[in-house]
Amino acid sequence: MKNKIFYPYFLIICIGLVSLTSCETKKPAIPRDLAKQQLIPKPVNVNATGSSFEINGNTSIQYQSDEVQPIATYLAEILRPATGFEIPVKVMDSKPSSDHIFLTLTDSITSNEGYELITKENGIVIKANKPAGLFYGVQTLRQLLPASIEKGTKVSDTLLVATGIITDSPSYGYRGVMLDVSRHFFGVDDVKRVIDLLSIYKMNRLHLHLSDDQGWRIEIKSWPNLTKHGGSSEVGGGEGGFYTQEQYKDIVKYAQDRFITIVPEIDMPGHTNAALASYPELNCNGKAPELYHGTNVGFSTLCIDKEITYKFIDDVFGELAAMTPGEYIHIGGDESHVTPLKDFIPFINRAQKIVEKHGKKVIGWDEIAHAELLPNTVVQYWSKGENAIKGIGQGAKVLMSPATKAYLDMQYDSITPIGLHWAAYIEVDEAYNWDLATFEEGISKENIIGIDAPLWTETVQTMDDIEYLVFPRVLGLAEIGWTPTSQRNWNEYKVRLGNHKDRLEALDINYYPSTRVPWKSVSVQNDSII
Ligand code: NAG
Repeated sequence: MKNKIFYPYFLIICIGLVSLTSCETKKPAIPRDLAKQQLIPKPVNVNATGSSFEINGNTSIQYQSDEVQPIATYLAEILRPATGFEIPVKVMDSKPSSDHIFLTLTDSITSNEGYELITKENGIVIKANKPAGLFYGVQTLRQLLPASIEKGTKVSDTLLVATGIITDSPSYGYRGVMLDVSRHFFGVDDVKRVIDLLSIYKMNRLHLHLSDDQGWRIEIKSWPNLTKHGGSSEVGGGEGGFYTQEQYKDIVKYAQDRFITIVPEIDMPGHTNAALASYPELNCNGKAPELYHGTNVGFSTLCIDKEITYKFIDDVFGELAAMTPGEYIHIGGDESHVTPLKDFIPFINRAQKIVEKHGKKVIGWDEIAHAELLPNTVVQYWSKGENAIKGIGQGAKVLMSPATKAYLDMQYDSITPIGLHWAAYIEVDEAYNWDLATFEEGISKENIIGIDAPLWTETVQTMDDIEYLVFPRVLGLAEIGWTPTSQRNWNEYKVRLGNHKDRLEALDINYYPSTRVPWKSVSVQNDSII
């Protein structure tokens, strides 16, 4: 308060002395220094220099190549409502001047998703090798600003950024969440909100579980009844829904703009009741089962012996591959309890080849390791370490989703109103306190592509429900994928997470207020005015 009162006089004296430059180095207020910022995931290297840069009415965002322009605009759209300033976005001036934020691509940063964020009193530079790195630098800058910027309304006349250098890059390349849109359907706007929230924490994959016993959620033009009939149900008997191909492409693009790749899953040969109900010829007995609204698993299977089954999956993967720019298609493969192993193995062998024919690599749940894996196939460890290890034995990489740690549909404790607990109760500390590379003997860092945290939705009906189970656990899971293990520690993390309260609230997230987290309101701007 004291400083605020004296600040105008201080300025007048400076102007009087006609030595503005030297006065400029004495900023009136300094936000908490960089090292103490509440960044999640924690950056690899933070070097604070103890002063601040002020975003003001002159500040523009400048970029040097066209591919960076959308990232500059993304940042401007965060800063404009928070400051009320114009914050123009423009090509970099030939003579750099003060007060601006520069986004530049450079070979001096080598990691694909890494970045350097350099804040001095007279400006900010974010450098990266690829646009993705710049986007993550922007997300870090966003978290250096007060939480109230997330409200989309004016925060104050000055926005201060603590000075220093942050050098950062992720430990793992695959950092994702899976959303089950089959058990309960979620529309395009809900999926976009999930994408927006994940991008803040530098997650880069959204795996969409698009088909299951309870509903088929993606339009396939050559098999229209999949959505016409198979899309019209969900757990509990609701009306379900599906994405048209246009809507799916819109989701893919929206995600791409936030450096998130959509990984679509069509689960097979089990978890296929909705498909069988839509096309009885896919069933060995040729009869269409009723649509299913319950929550059992493992009772359905495509008919492995019929040639039409392979025509079906060829058409489905063909259409899906054509509208999916990402490198992976997920073929499910879990809990095919009514498919004997002697049938399951040739089916998975053939399904992999069909996916690769359409130019994509395969991911499948860990049971697929019983089959002969193609060299690029990824095994998603959810239940059995021995399956993942079997996959590694065949040269496959592993995506880590152990249900006891990474399943977002598990309840926090016995009184959590939604969620399941067949694998474990997973409190916020338990979701954080483990490591991908040491979780299972026989699976080490070089075998692992990253982490995927599944949210199955048998008990999840609304966006509020999604948020309650996903937040705050996903922040810890994001950090597991990003921050080196040697720099992670629950006792330190829980304070950072607790100080994240204002941001979660400003983002209007219905998070679970775990009693294991020291939640605290902090105002970055006012906390440490000198
Ligand atoms: C598993 C099933 C899934 C179900 C989930 C609930 C996998 C790979 N399969 O039984 O269909 O929704 O648990 O936690 O997780």
